Amino acid sequence: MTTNRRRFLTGTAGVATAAAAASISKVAMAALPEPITQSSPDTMPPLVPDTGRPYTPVVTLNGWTLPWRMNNGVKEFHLVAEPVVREMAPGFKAHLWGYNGQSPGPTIEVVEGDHVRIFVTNKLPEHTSVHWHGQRLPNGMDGVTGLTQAGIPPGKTFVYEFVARRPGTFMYHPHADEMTQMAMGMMGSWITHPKSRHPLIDEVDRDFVFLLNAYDIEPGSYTPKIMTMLDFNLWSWNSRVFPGIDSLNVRLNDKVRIRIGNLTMTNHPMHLHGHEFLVTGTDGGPTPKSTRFHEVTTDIAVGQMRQIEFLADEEGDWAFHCHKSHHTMNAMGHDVPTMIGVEHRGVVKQITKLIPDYMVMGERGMADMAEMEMPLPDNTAPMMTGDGPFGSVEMGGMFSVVKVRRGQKRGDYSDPGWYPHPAGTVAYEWTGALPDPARAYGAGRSSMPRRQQPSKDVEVKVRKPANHGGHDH
Ligand SMILES: [Cu+2]
Repeated sequence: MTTNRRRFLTGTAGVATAAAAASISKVAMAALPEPITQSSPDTMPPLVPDTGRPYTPVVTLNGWTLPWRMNNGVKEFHLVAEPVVREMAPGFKAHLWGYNGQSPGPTIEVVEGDHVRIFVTNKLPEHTSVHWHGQRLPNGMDGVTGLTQAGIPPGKTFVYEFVARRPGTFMYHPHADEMTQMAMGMMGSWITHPKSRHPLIDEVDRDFVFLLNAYDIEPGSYTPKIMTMLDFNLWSWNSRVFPGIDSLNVRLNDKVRIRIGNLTMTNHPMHLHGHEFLVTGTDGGPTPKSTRFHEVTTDIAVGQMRQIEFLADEEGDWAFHCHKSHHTMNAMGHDVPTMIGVEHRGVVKQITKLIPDYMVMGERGMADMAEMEMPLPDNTAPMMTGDGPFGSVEMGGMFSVVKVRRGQKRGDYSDPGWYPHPAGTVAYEWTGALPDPARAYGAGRSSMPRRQQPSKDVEVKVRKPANHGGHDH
C-alpha cells in the first residue's frame, strides 16, 4: 500500500457514501445511487460500515470495497460495467473491461439477511448481465442472459434485488458472452458476513479476499486475446502480477483469513510457506469442522472459491503463491526455447527472428535472466522481476508475500518492509572441506534387469519445445 490509499473516493465526488446517505433528499433517494469509481490499483483500507449491521470488513488485495447507501432499509449499490485501463504491475497497463474504473470490480460486502439492491449500468459496446455466483436468490435475479433475463443493452441500467440469505464468500461475473467478458477481466468478490456469532465462522484479525484471473496479452500490445483457452501468459491475482501484487501484512499471532476465487480456465494449487492452514469455507458456505484438516497447499478448481485460515505465529516474509511454476512467471513464457546446456552461439540469429533484440538465455538456467535487464517490447510485464533483500526473487505472476511482524499495529495494513532476520537464522555458505559423497551399494541399479539392452547408453537433454501449446498439461 502506498500513499495512494488515501485517494479512496476519487471519481464522482463520493457523495453516495453511506456516511452521506442521511442528508440525501427523498427525490435523490428515488434516483440511482451515484456511481463511485476507483482510479488506483492499490489495496484500499477496509471499509468500516457506518450504517446497517456492524461487521469486521475484508481487505481486497489491490482492490476496494464498493460504498453503498441505505434506502428505506435496503442496501443500494451501483455497478458500472465499462472498459478500464488496469495497471497490472508498475509500468504495465492493460486495456480490460471491468466495473467502476477497475478490473476486477469492487468487492461487495453485506450482512446475512440484508435486503440488497444493485443497479448495473452497462457502458460496454455489447450487452452484459451479472450472475451472483453462489447466492440463494429468486431465479429471475440469477443473471443468466437468455435464460433468466434479457441481456442489459449498452447504455441501459438493470436492477437486481434479493436478500443475502447465506453468509459466506462469493463472487460476481457476467453470464453474457462470458468467454469475452471474463477474459477481459469482468469479475468481482462478494462477502456476506454472518449477522451474529456463527458456530462455523470464527472472528479473525485480518480478512483478505482476491480472485485468480489470467490474460493472454502479447508483449507490446495492450488488449487481451479472448480466444485463448490454455496458453495464457499473465497469471494474476485481482488483475495484478507479481511484483505488482501487494504483500499481505499481518501482526504476529493474528488469526488470518484469506478468501480466494478462481475465474481462470485451470486449477491453481495455492501454497503458503511457514504455516499450516485450514480450509474453513467454500462458495457453498462454511465447511463442517469434521472436514477440516491442516494443509499447506489447497487446490482451487475453475469456478471454485476457498477460504483458508491460519494463526500467523511465525515472524518473517513468507512466500504465498500458486504452486504451478508456470503460473509464477510473467509474459515471455511463449516461443522461447529452453537453452540450458545448449551451445547457443550458432542459433542466436534464429532466435532473434522470433523475438527482436532477444538476448541469449542463460546456458546455466533461467536465473541469469532475472539478474539482467532484458530488452523487451513496450508494455510487457518483465519475464521475471521482484527484488528481494537477497537479490532477485525470480518470480512473476501469482506470487506474493505474507509479512508477519511483531510490531505491526492492529488494523495497520501498511508494508513493514523486509524482515530483519535475527543473526544466525539465515541459510549460510559452508566453507569447510567437501568430502566425496559415499555411494550406497547398488546405487543406480533398478528393481529388475532390463529385458532389451540398448547397444549403447542413451543420454537425453530436456528441452521445452518452442511454440508449446499450453501450460496446463
Ligand atoms: Cu496457478
